[in-house]
Amino acid sequence: MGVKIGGQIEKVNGRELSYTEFAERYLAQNQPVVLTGLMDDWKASKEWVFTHGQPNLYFFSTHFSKSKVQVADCGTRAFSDQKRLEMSVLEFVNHWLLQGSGDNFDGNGQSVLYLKDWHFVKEYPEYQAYRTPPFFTDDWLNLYLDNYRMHDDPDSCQENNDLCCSDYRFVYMGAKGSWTPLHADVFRSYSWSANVCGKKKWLLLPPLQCNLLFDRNMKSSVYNIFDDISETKFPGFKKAIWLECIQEQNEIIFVPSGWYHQVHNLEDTISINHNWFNAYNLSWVWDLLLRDYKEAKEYIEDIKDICDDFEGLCQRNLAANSGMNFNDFFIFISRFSLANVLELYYLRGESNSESWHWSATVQHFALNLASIRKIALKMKSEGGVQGNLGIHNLMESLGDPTFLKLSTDLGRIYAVIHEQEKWSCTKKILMADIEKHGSQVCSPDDLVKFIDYAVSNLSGNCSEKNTLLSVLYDARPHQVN
Ligand SMILES: O=C(O)CCC(=O)C(=O)O
Repeated sequence: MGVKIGGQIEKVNGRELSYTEFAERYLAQNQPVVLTGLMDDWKASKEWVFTHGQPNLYFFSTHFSKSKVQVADCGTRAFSDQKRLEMSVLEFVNHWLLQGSGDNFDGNGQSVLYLKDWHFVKEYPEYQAYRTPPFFTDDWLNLYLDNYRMHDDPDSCQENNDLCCSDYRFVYMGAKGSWTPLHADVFRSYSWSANVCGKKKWLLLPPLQCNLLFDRNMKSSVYNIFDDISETKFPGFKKAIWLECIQEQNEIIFVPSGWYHQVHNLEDTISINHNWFNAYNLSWVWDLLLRDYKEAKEYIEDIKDICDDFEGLCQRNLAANSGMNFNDFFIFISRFSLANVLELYYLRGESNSESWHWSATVQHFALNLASIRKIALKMKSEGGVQGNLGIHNLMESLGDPTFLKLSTDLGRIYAVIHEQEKWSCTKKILMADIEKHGSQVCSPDDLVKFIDYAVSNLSGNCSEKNTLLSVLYDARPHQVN
């Protein structure tokens, strides 16, 4: 059975696009795009590929042979994903060279293997295979995981199931015929995926149509859209109208939040792939976490009366299944709030000028705070989080090298995106302000109060047309489905 294709994904020359244009057209609108012209100087594009475009597998077996990687067996389903195996890169390459290419199965009836989710940057930080294009660098997820763990409970963070730790920067490698089943991305993050060599076919479905992919109980979704899908089981599926994309070598696809997609390698392919989120799609992350929480709660509802700490159990299960719980998410947004506030204090410096808040960087920090503030209010109203979650001590953070690194890295990213000069670095004014306000942030309510307090202090010497305040209170950051 075929699927209905409604159109192709737009391709744009990335060298002719500004960051602001990208943010307005694609991040804020949650629309996919393919960007060209951004990979020419990547080491991966030179060292991982032969001149005729085939992957240089010998390079991998000589340089990275011992790495242990996750490999999907594309012919075998395991629940909603493909069966996974663990092997060394050398074993994977040898299998690839022996197997040749095919459609799920090679000529000998062996399943095609697909190396996925290889944390290459984490494993080889010195190698510098590529440079993330500035369009994708406003990445709170990987920035955070470079400095902190998302969740710290040893019970739900097993070494081999490291949902919450590590990073979301991956290398994928697979022969022609390897593929990825239908899914939406972890945390409902954005992703970008760059073809170092080869060709992929993408089928994407906008979030507003995603209910069509589910069974009557909205529990399970279609696994392979090219299977003969039962109309009785998935009554909406035939109505779905897909966007298609044939992604060539040296092209990067941007996959927005909540878009279901299925991917097929039409040739032997190596790709680099990140998941990330920031102010534009943070609400997607919260919405999914809330949905997962409700599901986790419903699942154990019948033991509620015999459970000493039912809420604690729900949150533990949430972290185990989703990679974070409410407390983790709250500490995450609270740390980012402080980092954004600190960067704003740095930017203002000791200046009494009224114009400092007009810069693109200041606007960006203000937009971040507006988005976090909105989510904190949602946590309270939708998630029922009235009381304390975790304790975030602001003063302690300001003295903590890990936090200061997070904050400096954030500032550096926006300096590159907006080509901003360096600013004066002193945190003493912020520390004095926090002394007056109180240092502990323990609930979404506290967080909103802290953001309001900091922004009002920062705005003290601004005129009525205060862009900081208007970004914080007027803008409706970007919930486009
Ligand atoms: O390239 C692939 O096979 C899958 C990539 C993917 O699904 C993703 O980036 O979310």
